[in-house]
Amino acid sequence: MAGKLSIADKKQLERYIQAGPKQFGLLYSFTRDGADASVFHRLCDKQGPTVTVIYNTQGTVYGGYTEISWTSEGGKYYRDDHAFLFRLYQNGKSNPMKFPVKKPDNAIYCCNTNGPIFGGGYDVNTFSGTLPIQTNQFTLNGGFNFGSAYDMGSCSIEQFCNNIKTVTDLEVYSVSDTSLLPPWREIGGWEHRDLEDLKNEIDAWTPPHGIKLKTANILFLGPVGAGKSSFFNTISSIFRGHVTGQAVCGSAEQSITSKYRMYRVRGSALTKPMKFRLCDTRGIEENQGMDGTELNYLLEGNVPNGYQFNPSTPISPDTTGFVASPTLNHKIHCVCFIIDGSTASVMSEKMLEKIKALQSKVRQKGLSQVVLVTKIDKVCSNVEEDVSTVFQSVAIQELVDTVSNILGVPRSHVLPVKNYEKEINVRDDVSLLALHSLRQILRASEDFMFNLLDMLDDERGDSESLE
Ligand SMILES: Nc1nc2c(ncn2[C@@H]2O[C@H](COP(=O)(O)OP(=O)(O)OP(=O)(O)O)[C@@H](O)[C@H]2O)c(=O)[nH]1
Ligand SMILES: [Mg+2]
Repeated sequence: MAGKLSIADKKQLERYIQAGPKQFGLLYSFTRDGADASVFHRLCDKQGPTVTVIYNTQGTVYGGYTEISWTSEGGKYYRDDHAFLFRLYQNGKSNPMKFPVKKPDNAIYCCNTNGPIFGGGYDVNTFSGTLPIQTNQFTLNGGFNFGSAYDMGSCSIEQFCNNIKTVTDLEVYSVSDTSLLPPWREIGGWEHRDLEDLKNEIDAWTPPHGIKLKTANILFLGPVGAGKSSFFNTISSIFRGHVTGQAVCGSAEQSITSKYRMYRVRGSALTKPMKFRLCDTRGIEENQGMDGTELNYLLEGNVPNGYQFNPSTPISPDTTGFVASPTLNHKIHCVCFIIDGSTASVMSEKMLEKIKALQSKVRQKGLSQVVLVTKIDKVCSNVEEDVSTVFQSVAIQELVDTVSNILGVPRSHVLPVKNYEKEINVRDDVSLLALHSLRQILRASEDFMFNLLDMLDDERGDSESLE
């Protein structure tokens, strides 16, 4: 069991701890191990730095961090200059705050009959003895004495924890420095020449011979703000040699992209476009946008390039420019779902259902699908600094596993990327990873085309045998 903290929550705590990338291991939880102080001590004593996280029944998540090990004393304060209390969520909404220790001598109190206690007096006293479980919740029997050893600023006890003691869980995680793993995915070198080789390979890519196709058409689908348009810009930037903004990007409640665009990629205005088109769509929203019918029109190639999405009037055969008799050159050959890696693990059920329904449509058509996981720089600070550490990062490995599980796509088809967003100049590490992903996408398109070739061969074989 991995615990309830999401990757983004861990990342937030890592920023509060302020000492480089961290790994979190679940030591103890009420729901797994029982709300019993002696079990807490058995599992958490002498474990070094820990974070205690409390989930109350109002959806508020708060707790404390200490770098001092818990012990089973008869009752003793320990000094910790780096301890802090924190809140991650308030009433179900992300609202992180850090409350640093102001009397470090009283940072934590260890007592064999009690669970975690933070502060003298005590600021947060979780529980003592054993708590019964009642309808999936526990009532803490400790108390709050706010602002005694921790600086709570203007935060009231209501704002910190709703001033209630009913909780659904209490977890304690060990916190340790992450050492980078040996690579969990091999993609070859990260040198400049490797990037040049990849650029040449992609520039020379063509659909397989024997199939009359001018380009591979790759459709981007994903929630609003996931980084669909940014991925096209990233690929275009790599070949143009500087960061470009051909597709409009940004953050808003509703999709920034309002038109369907089948982008071509070329090195300059003078060079020929490459043999694939990256088709950017309006972002998926929980309650509107892309449904099965609209997706079907997109996949079949009925939707004209430049079509203005209009959530209130979905595309139909009456739409201006509707391609009534699309050929294979109009159709989509590979679908690329684009997911924001920094929020993937907290994606709403509704959004997940919507994506799964679209995935199922794509599968029914026999089309290849891959998943691009963006914003990995927000998930792992090692990667933020140096993208070439991506396949050594525990956090990214966990992220790929999570996305593969929730979307039911093999891990080999889940591709982490960092898009250009704040940069002005292109960087080899960012470009290499993006091109590796693009190569995988082109290979997935080829899989679909080879299936088509097989079918064509079978048809030819049948007609020959009839003759
Ligand atoms: N840090 C970081 N930010 C990113 C990354 N990719 C995209 N962004 C940012 O995320 C925001 C949304 O990106 P877009 O490319 O507009 O997302 P989209 O999926 O096209 O969104 P809609 O068109 O609104 O559906 C922008 O502010 C980007 O700069 C990434 O890999 N890392
Ligand atoms: Mg967009």
